[in-house]
Amino acid sequence: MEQKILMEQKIKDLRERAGGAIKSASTLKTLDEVRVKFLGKKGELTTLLRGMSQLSAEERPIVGKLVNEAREDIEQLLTEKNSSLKAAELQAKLASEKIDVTLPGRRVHEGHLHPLTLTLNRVKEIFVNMGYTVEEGPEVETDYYNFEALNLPKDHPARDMQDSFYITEDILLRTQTSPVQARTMERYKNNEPIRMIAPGRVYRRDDYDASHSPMFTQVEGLVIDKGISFADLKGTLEDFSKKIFGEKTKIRLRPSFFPFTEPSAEVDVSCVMCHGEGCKVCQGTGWLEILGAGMVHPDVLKMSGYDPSQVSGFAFGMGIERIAMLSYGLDDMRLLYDNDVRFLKQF
Ligand code: 2NL
Repeated sequence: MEQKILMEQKIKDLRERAGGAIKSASTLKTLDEVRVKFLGKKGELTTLLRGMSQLSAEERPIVGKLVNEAREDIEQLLTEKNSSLKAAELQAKLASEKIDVTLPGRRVHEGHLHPLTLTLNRVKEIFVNMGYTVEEGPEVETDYYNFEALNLPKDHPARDMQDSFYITEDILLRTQTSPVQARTMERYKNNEPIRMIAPGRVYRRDDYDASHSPMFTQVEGLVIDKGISFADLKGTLEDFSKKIFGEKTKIRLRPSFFPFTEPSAEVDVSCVMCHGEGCKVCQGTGWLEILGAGMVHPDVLKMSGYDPSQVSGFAFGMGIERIAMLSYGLDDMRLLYDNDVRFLKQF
């Protein structure tokens, strides 16, 4: 009898402690620890059941019933707590992953053409509108097309290893786009008229500073036909200059020398900043040099299969970086290569 009362006390006590522990469990992990502590194989309830052996046969089912009720109660509490913890966990997850659909969207930044490309496209457009074709050729060239075919003899300083990027003794990165003209003349032949420009990258050993780069973009032009004169050259370049820098632009030709043209000239345009008054950009002269040009040397025509007694031609060459810098008022060529978005997004 004593034993029965003691057991009933213990069951009551176990139920209360289990109930308290379940109530205060704040995570699913601690709740499971509570379940193991009270209902597990080595748990408190199992230990209690062992004590039943000391009870009389009449007492045993009564106490047994109490034990089962305690187990069912605790299981019920565990289940309830389990679902309330799970619901709280879900609630917390939902709250932390909440998306505010009313926030303004993130703008996708759209790219645009590079200022150098814009300038090159404009130059191409102007010449294409005058009936020129756009020709291309390799950037890795042979010594023959880059120099020989353009009347630059073997001892010419431009061919110096110091000034060009050589792949082998006979192959180099082109220093100008003129080899494209030579290749085009070979393709046309029979004194067929040519009106072409050759845009592209060229390479020269040079320092990299505000006004020099070992790689730059050139556009060269070539016109060959019966009776092409220096007046055609001047008129063409004047027309081009007005179209690229504005109708008020004037041009000025100064005598010069190139191995592939004779006579040759350097071409200036009236300053795009001060229109000839004299300023920092034109160093007070009112003029800016933008082009080299001349009448194609008879030997150059001959070498590529044209007859200088039948046809004549003019040619010119310009650096597109310089045209872009003057068009946009840039004082440092490196801006065109740095790819600094703060600079690029202004165009
Ligand atoms: C410059 C000067 C020039 C040429 C390029 C040329 C090409 C052939 C025949 C004759 Cl196939 N001439 N090109 C002529 C004069 C000047 O470029 O200062 N370029 C940046």
